[in-house]
Amino acid sequence: RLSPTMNQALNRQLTAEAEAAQSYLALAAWADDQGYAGISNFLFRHAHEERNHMMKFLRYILDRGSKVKIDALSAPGADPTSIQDCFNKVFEQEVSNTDSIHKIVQQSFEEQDWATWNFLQWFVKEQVEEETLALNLLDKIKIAGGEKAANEALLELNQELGHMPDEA
Ligand code: OFO
Repeated sequence: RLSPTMNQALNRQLTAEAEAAQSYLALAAWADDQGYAGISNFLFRHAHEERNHMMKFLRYILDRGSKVKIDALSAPGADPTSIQDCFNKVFEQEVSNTDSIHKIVQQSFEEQDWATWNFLQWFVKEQVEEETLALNLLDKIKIAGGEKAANEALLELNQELGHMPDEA
């Protein structure tokens, strides 16, 4: 069984993953409204990924014989002001999520809860991938000219993201 503090930490992370999904949904809806169907598609798929992460935490807590509490979610932040701002928000969100995952890893280490430590390693790896992806997208936008990116370059990115393969 999980310790009560670990149960609480994992449940909080379950909620954080659900909030991440909501926030990707908001960004996806914004991008679609701006006419970037490909970028929007990418963000919708990512919202789905975050929901899968939420389910992984939920499943794990139940599998360890502990209780799950489905909490209220806080609303996503304000709409981005540009595509660059949109990907900045994505990056910041991922960095903050990485931080909370690392805190639970640290906690599992201190509690010598090796099953949880092992479970969390998938997320440690996943966060590296997500941060790298967000950074690469930001680089592409910067190379394309940042806030004043030539429409052509953004349209190209829009196309590319519309076709990117799904992940876990
Ligand atoms: Fe759940 O991986 Fe992003 O935040």
